Amino acid sequence: MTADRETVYTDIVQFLKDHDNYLITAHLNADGDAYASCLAVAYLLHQWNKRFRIILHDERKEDKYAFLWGWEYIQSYREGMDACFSAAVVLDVPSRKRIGGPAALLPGRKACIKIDHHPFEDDFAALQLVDIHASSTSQLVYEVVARSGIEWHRDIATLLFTGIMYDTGRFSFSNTSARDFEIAAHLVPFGIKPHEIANRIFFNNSFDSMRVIGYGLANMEVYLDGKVSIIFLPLEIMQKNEHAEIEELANYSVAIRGVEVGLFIREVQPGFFKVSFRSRGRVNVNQVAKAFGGGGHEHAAGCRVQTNYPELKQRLIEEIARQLPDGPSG
Ligand SMILES: [Mn+2]
Repeated sequence: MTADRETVYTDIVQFLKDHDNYLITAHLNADGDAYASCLAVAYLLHQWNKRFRIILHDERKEDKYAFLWGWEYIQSYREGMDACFSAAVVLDVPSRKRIGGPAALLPGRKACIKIDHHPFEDDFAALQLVDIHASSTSQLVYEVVARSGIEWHRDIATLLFTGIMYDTGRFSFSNTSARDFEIAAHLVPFGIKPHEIANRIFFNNSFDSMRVIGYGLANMEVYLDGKVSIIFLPLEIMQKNEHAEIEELANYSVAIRGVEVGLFIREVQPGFFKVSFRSRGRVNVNQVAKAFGGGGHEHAAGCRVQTNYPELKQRLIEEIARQLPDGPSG
């Protein structure tokens, strides 16, 4: 641990003590790490009797996270909403663009901090804790909480554990490090039951959701000699199953022997597509997603595109073919 890093942790703790009336926000399509890291920062501020609001771009609909402390604090952004902040904590997102609507609520750069593990993009925050080797933003927030002086409690332990468990794919993705196991070993004795958290966030699907997942798998296609798989949910299926929790399809898309890149595409509105990318490791899908105005990590990324499906599919396959290294997959 470098002295520089320690200074950043200390500065962040100080920032959270120095201001009041904080905005807490994260990336579009919030996931387990985004929710958990936002709520963990909110927990800290709550301990210190600070005022805060958590405002995310999308509607809060994933009630499988409702067991987390502070879930009811999460609000979705509305244009023209009456919100003014003197400071902001921006989590799990590298650019203003990927914050979505709440980016309009950010105070000036000096009053913003960023805690993130995506490759650096925008300089919108004066104080930054960015580490692309961290498994999750929750891991970085753990380091801050550990230096905050607050007492450990099951609620905050559950938040941080959940975020790390989510972003490491239950401690199995290539981003998982010894630090994650050290942190888990510290957190679990505060009353966490890892299998219960896993059951809540990974094995907690509705019957309808599982049927949609089944549809996606049954209609999967492969291209480029089996190196690219595509799972597509057309508008009709999406509209019939508005509340289905189907994010796991992204991980299934790359869980196939020989597949280097998995795509999970859904048409969310006529002509509007959400694409999730997963890579086995030889293709940097952050770069692929960027070619379509999105972004993320080397192994997992996403974008939103306005087009029609045949054209989107063709452009995606072409872009991946360009970035696919030749030679046998290993
Ligand atoms: Mn994350």
